[in-house]
Amino acid sequence: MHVVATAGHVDHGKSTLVRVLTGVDPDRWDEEKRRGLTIDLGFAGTTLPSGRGVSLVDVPGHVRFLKNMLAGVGAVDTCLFVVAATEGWKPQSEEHLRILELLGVGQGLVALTKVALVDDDSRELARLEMADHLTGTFLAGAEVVDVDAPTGAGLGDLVAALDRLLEVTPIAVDRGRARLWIDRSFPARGSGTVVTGTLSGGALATGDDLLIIGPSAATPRAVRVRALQSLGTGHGRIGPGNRVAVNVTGVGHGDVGRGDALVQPGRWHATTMVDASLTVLAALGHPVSRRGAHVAYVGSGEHPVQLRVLGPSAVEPGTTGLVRLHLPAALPLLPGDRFVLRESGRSETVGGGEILDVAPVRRAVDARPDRSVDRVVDERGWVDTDDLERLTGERRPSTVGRWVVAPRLYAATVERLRHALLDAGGGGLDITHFDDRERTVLRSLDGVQVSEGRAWTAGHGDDLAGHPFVAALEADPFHPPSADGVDRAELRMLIQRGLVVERDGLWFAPAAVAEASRHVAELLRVHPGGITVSQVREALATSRKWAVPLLAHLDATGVTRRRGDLRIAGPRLPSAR
Ligand SMILES: Nc1nc2c(ncn2[C@@H]2O[C@H](COP(=O)(O)OP(=O)(O)OP(=O)(O)O)[C@@H](O)[C@H]2O)c(=O)[nH]1
Ligand SMILES: [Mg+2]
Repeated sequence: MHVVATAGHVDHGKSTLVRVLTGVDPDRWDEEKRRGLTIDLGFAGTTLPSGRGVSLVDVPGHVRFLKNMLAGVGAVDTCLFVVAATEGWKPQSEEHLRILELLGVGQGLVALTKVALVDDDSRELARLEMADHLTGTFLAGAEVVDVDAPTGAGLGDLVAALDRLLEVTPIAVDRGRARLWIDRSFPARGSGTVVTGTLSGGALATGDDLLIIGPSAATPRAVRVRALQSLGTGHGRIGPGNRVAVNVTGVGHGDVGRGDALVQPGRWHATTMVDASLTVLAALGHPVSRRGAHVAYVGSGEHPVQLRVLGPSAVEPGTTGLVRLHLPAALPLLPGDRFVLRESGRSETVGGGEILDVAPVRRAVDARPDRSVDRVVDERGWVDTDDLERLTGERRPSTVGRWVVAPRLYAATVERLRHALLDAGGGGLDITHFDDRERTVLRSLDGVQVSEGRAWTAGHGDDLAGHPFVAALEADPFHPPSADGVDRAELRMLIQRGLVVERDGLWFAPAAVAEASRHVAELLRVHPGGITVSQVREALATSRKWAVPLLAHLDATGVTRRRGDLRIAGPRLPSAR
């Protein structure tokens, strides 16, 4: 299935072609029919002689409705470009062509319409003039078909040419990351809301839990797919590259609209700031700077943006520069998404470009965005693999744990930790204040063991962990034996390594301390004003001999704090079980 958008100047015959190709009048509104003018997008589909399905998005040609045209072509990559032989190349022929180019539309078919109304010389002139304008654009090599709708001339050729075009047009890629830019929303006949759009990036299925993100609301809204249709037929699942009507529950039809996106949760980064390339149209009479009321067209939406040129202060006509755009509402965007920039004051198309970074970390003066994933990793140092996929659309194997790490930073971290291990010697390295990343690196290092808040290089007394004294302490945690008979040097190592806790001449297993902390936390939950030694003694089923030093240890490590005869919560009190 393919989606093809029409394009071309007002009154040149776009809707007429859609009607004769599909049998459906894309002009849906009374006002459109009365005025013989397309105001908003129209949709129709058909099956070509080859059996190939095609959806057509019919856009208005009148300059006043350009924003509707932009909403229709944002997710489409093939066009039916229409020029009337009677009028030849006109301003919106040019503007639509530029817009399609800026949006990265890659292929199309050209229809020269109303040919029965002109003589052969005029027709030839219109053809030559058009070829001139298409030179150097993506339509330079496109087939041009002469048609006349009322007489039916050339329509068979047009259908055949469309079939040939779609045969070589790549099918939309399924990246498992569906996004539907919404162009309409209306109440569903049963209940819920219907939203329509051109689906890209992945498939949708009934029962899917999705999010609606966009300017209609400050935060994403969760919805569920109740039913799916394409070209009026219900489906359980619809792949990318289709026009889709999605019946969703969870949002009222008035609370969602054009410019919002329907996406799979967890797969998209919603952003209000992007770095992008900006190609300024050669025909623009002035450079583009931050001055001016700029409007960016992204997906199916129109968004007033704050623009800042990165590097020099302006981008000259006919050149490409880098910009940072601030959007008024978060959108689910990815590098590679295209946009068109217009100036609302002068009502002119300024240019457009490609989004390069959806979450810039560098300040505007330092930012040098490009599409490289390595740059994103370098600028962040550490990136969670899922985050990296949301930021770039690409999944990279992790460097360590769940992170992709900038190579130089990773090497430096490994070296720093190796040195620290060496310096710590046989006693091991105290890692209680290390963060998650450092611990993960330590665990990944060859010959390094990590346990009980310490890390050490294997061979440096790692046999201590199985020491009989440790086992004896663990066997009866709240009546632990004394260290009589334990080799003093070994005992010192055990304490250094954190395998034994020493307090006031008594010894405990670290597990006993942890267990005591949990009991104390539970007691303090019931008695927030404070607890006594006897309460703790009873809770641990021990005697004062061990309860007192254990509490002293908890005081010293910040689990509890002493207030007179009572213990109250300290900053490191664990949560009660
Ligand atoms: N003789 C002749 N008339 C045509 C042809 N195509 C369209 N027309 C007429 O031209 C007028 C405009 O046609 P539309 O199809 O509405 O033009 P459009 O490009 O959709 O116009 P907008 O959507 O407003 O930009 C209508 O009156 C059509 O009947 C054609 O091939 N030959
Ligand atoms: Mg029309």
